[in-house]
This record gives sequence, C-alpha cells and structure tokens, in this order.
Amino acid sequence: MSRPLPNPDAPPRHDWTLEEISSILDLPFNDLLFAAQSMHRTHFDPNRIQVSSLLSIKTGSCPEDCAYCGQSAHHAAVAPERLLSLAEVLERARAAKAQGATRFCMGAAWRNPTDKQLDQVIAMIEGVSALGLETCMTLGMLTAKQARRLKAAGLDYYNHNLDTSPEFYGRVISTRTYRERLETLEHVRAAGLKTCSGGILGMGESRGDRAALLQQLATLPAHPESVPINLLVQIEGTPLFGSAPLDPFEFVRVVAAARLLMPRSHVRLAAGRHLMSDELQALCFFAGANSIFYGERLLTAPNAPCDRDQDLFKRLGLVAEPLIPERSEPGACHKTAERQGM
Ligand code: SAM
Ligand code: DTB
Ligand code: SF4
Repeated sequence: MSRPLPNPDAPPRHDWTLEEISSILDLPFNDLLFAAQSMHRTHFDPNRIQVSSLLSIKTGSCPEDCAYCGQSAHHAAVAPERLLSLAEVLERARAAKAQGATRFCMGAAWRNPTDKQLDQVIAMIEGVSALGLETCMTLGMLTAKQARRLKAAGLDYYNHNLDTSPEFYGRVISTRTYRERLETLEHVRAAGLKTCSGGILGMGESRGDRAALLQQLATLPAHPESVPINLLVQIEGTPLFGSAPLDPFEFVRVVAAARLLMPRSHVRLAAGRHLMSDELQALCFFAGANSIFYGERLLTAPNAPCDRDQDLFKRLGLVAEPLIPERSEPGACHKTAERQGM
C-alpha cells in the first residue's frame, strides 16, 4: 500500500484532514477492509456485537422538516401518536431485555423537549435503568441544563446525529442548523453523558460529503462512544423517497473508514439492515461494525426480523456483548443472549 494508514497502536487522533479521509475512502476495497479489520481486532473482540433496542416514545407531527423522515409534520407520512405512558415504555423495555438487548434507546419526534416533557422522560430513564438496561434517548436539541438533568437522572447515552456533511445538510434540513446540532453535542459531552452520533447514507450525497461527515465526527473533542451509520430507509411521502440507491460497497467503505478514524468507538450498523443481504451485513461486521438495533421495529420503519438476526449471528459465530457487570442483575442478559445464540 502506498498511502499511510492509521496505526492501530497509536492513540486516537482528532485532527483528521479531509484529504486524509478521502484517501482512506478511496483505497482499494481489499486494502481498506484489511486495515479496518486489523484496527478492529486491536481494540475489540471481533466476534462480539453490542445489541440495542429502539422504541418511539412519541411518534409523528414533528415541527422539523428533515427530508428523510416520515415523522415530520411537513410531509405527514405517519399518523401522530401521544407520548407513551411510563407503564407502556417499561413493558417494551422488559420485552427488549428478554430478547437479549442490553441498551434501550428511546426516541421522540420533537425539535427539543420542554422542561415538562423532560420530567416525563426522566421517569422513563429511571424505570428502564432499574431493569438493569443501559439507557439512550434521542429527543432533539438540548440546552446545557437539560443535558445535566438527564445525566443526573442516570441516562447513559444521548443520540443526536449530524446526519451528513455541513455542505449537503441544507439540502436535507432547513429548520435546524448544523451549528445547533454541534451545540447539542457539546452540551451532551459537557454533562458527562456518552455521545451517540452518526449519519445517514444514500440521500444523494457524494463520497466527498461522506468524507466530510466522517471528518466532523472524528474531529469532535471526544469521539462519540457510539457512531450509528444509517442507510436511508425510503419512506413514501418524504422528499427523499425515490432517491437513487447507494452502491452497497460504498456503505461498507464508510463503516471501514469510521472504524479506522474512531478506533475505540462502537460503530453501529443502524437503520436499513432489513434492506441488506446477509452477505452485506457480514462485510460490514468485518469492516468494523460492532453494534446493531435488534427488534422488529426501528422508530416507525421495519427492522431486520429477530429470527433472521439470530440465524445470522449463529452462522457468523457472533455473540452479543454482555451488559457491563455492575449494571446487570447477576448474569441475566448474558444468559438470555447465549440461549438465543446471540
Ligand atoms: N427527533 C429527534 C432528532 O431528529 O434529533 C430524534 C429522533 S430522529 C428520528 C433520529 C435520527 O434517526 C435522525 O437524526 C436520522 O439520522 C435517523 N433517521 C430518521 N429517519 C430515518 C430514515 N428514514 N432512514 C434512516 N435514518 C433515519
Ligand atoms: C439512529 O441513528 N438511527 C435510529 C436512532 N438513531 C434513533 C433511528 C432510525 C430511524 C429509521 C426510520 C424510522 O424508524 O422511522
Ligand atoms: Fe423530527 Fe427527528 Fe424526524 Fe427530524 S428526524 S423530522 S427532528 S423526528
């Protein structure tokens, strides 16, 4: 290989240039995958996958105009629903845990939560944590004070995606700026919450846009602990419905580059897995993806069916990452996951 590649033994860098990232994305496919897999096994057990489950706690009628999203009131693709009750959320969290999930992610179709809405979701964080699950929320923009309140309530992760490059962003969203997204990430970090932040591929962006998104993520003061890479799920009625499909190898390249640039982060093969073949998912795991959403639904869109995932894990010899010991009720989740071959 003529071009320098990230050294697996060097500390993670936060000063990646666009040129460096572009040259990584442009590598011959086999060189890129070999480098990413080498990096992956330096920092992680290559056969372990973190398993998260997702629930929409408040669906639809969102004031934002994100062109990919079926929950925006601007396109009204899905019927709006009220905020779920604490009992409903806990029932779904228990079911997710019984299926082998170790993290429960709750999403609301809000531009930002009000302080009253925050009180309601804080009760959910406390209840889900008490079940021994890690908690993640994605509620839109947060103030510094709201982020601190979520941390004090015991929230583990906050998801807030940059979605795409700063340059392409204006083609996708007009009601919230890139800067505002970065500010929310600052508040999340400052509060001591773990960050979950990534983007969406397949919206018509160029490879240069994908490099610029990766640069934004990899030059944050701390790499997000979790980096979800979503494949656009095309939802009828949204402006991005009918976008040209992405070359699947391009998706794998971005996963591999994320692994090389943010070597200690969990890279999640997020939305769109139900549209991927088993072989494509296996390539993504080889390229360094080590987290998935598990369960029949994402927020409003379908996910890969659970029996298909269990079969895939078995055929690939993958096992679910156990809960960190201090959070689990003695061995419970791990046992459930093993029983299911996950
Ligand atoms: N409303 C909050 C917000 O946008 O900040 C939280 C929920 S929102 C649905 C979380 C993320 O899901 C978005 O930032 C986007 O990256 C991803 N997402 C939404 N719709 C998607 C779709 N149709 N395909 C792929 N990813 C999607
Ligand atoms: C993320 O990056 N992907 C998830 C989660 N964070 C909240 C959301 C995917 C949504 C897919 C479309 C839907 O279900 O409506
Ligand atoms: Fe609203 Fe989030 Fe959907 Fe954007 S992605 S329209 S903010 S729910």
